[in-house]
Amino acid sequence: MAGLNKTTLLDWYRQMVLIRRFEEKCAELYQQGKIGGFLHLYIGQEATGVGSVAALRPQDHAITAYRDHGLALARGLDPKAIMAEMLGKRTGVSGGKGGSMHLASRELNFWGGYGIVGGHLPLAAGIALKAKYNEEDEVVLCYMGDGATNIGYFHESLNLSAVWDLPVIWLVENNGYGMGTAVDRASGQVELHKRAVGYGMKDGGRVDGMDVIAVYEAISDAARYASKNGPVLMESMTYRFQGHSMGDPERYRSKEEVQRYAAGDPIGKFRQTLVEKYKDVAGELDKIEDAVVATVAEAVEYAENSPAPTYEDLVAHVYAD
Ligand SMILES: Cc1ncc(C[n+]2csc(CCOP(=O)(O)OP(=O)(O)O)c2C)c(N)n1
Ligand SMILES: [Mg+2]
Repeated sequence: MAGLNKTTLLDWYRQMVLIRRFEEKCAELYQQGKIGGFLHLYIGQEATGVGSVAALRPQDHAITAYRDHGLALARGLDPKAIMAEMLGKRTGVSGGKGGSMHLASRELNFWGGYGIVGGHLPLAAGIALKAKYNEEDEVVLCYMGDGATNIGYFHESLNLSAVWDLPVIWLVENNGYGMGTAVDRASGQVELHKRAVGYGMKDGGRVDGMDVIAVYEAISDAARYASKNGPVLMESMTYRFQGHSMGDPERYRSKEEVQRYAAGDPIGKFRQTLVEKYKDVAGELDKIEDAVVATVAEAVEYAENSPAPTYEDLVAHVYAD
């Protein structure tokens, strides 16, 4: 924990609780029909998101798939504008035209939010190529699910990133399943980080994705390596507590399995760590939790009171007559 002070750790706690409360509210709004389309929750994966984003500098880049709310919040996108995007409002981070799966911010180098499994991997390589070509000191952190490691984009992107020594961290968020398919039903090599060998790149190993500090340290090391030497493939072992998306009957796993992982809830675990490290911190943590609830309520109010996109908005950014 060298170099990590109390203010930083409490802020990580705040971010993790914010992701959890924000998404619980999203689930409610989805059930009320206020959020449309698909909704993929990050609940259970908060330590991976917060610990990894904390290892990035402002000039670094993050890009992910559709399970993007937690990473957007951790990267510092405004919860109000994210909630407005969820509700398809004009004030949303993508003007209300993207929704849950397409959160992005150019200012914060958070490049989305993509619905095609693996489709953002070539984009990550492209961003890293830009940095390398321009001799800019920037690292790209590309998140993907375990399921994305068996699609062609994975091969193409990892291979070229190694050929060109691009500054990318390929981070597999291994939550055990791609929709209803367990990793061992889809991958011959179930230790996904080991595929690094096949591409001649550094194997960054596995990290406990339920431990925010461990994730921070592992990604910090990988970022230092990538910025000097080229790509790293690594794996964060995590678990999603909710279904793949809203309405998933979850026939592919048992309740006991979910309960077993829930017992190691990353937020509960981190709270315990903080309480052991700083006596009398419990009151501060409770205050943080109350403040987060207020932030989420404000975000919902802002989103609900925001206007819908207009016809002009709808036809803007369309490259056709
Ligand atoms: C090219 C493509 N094929 C199939 C799908 C349908 N699909 C959506 S999510 C998903 C599973 C991906 O699982 P994983 O990469 O492990 O991510 P997780 O949902 O666990 O975060 C699939 C197959 C898709 N969106 N894109
Ligand atoms: Mg998965």
